[in-house]
Amino acid sequence: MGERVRLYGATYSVYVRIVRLALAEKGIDYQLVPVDVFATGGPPPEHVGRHPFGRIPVFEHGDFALYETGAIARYVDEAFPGPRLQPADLFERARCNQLISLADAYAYRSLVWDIYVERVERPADGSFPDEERIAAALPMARTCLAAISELMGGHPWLAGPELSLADLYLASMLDYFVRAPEGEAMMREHGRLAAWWERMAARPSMVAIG
Ligand SMILES: N[C@@H](CCC(=O)N[C@@H](CS)C(=O)NCC(=O)O)C(=O)O
Repeated sequence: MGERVRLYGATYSVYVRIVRLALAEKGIDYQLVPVDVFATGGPPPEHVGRHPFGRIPVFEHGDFALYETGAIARYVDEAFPGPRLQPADLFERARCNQLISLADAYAYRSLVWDIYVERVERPADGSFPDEERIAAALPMARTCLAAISELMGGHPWLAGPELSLADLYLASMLDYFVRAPEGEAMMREHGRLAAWWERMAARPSMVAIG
C-alpha cells in the first residue's frame, strides 16, 4: 500500500476537509492538488474528466481513483493502517453512518450554505447577507443540532466511545456554522455537543486544516 496518495480540491471545501481530517487521523502523507470548482467559467475541464459532476474532492491512491466523500473516507479508513474510524460495533457503526447521512442530507446546505456563507462570507466579500434565506434555514439548523445531540447521548464522541468518521463529517460543517453568531449561540444551547466541539476543535487534525 505504498502508492502515492493524491487529493484534488480546495482547502476551503467542507468535503475536502473531511477527507483531509481522515487522512490526518490515519497519519497518511498525501499531495493536495488545488482545484477551484467555483472559478469563473466553472470547474477546469481536466477536473470534469476526473469527476463527471465537477465537484471536489477527488482522491487517488496509485492508479485507483475515487470520488464521493463517503466512499473516499471509508476507503481511507479501510485501506490504511492507523486508528479505525468506523466503529467495530454494529450499533455504533450504524449510528456513525446515520450521522454521516444526516450531515449530507440536512446539515451541509442549512448550516454551511444558508447560514455561514450568507452571514460570514457574503459580508466579507462586500455583499449583503440574504436575511430571508438565513431565517428560513434556522429551524433546520435547530433540528440538526438537536438530532446530533440526541444521537450522541452520553458518549464522548458522536457515534460512541471512539472518534469516528461521523465526528469528522460534522466537525467540518460545524466549524463553519459556529463562525456565524447564530451558530455559536445555537451550539451553546447543547452542553454536551458544545463540550464535544471543544474537544474536536483542539485535535491536531482540526488545527492543521485551519
Ligand atoms: N456528494 C459530494 C459532494 C461534494 C461537494 O458538494 N463538494 C462541493 C465543495 S464542498 C463542490 O464541489 N461544489 C461545487 C458545486 O456545487 O458546483 C461528496 O460527498 O463528495
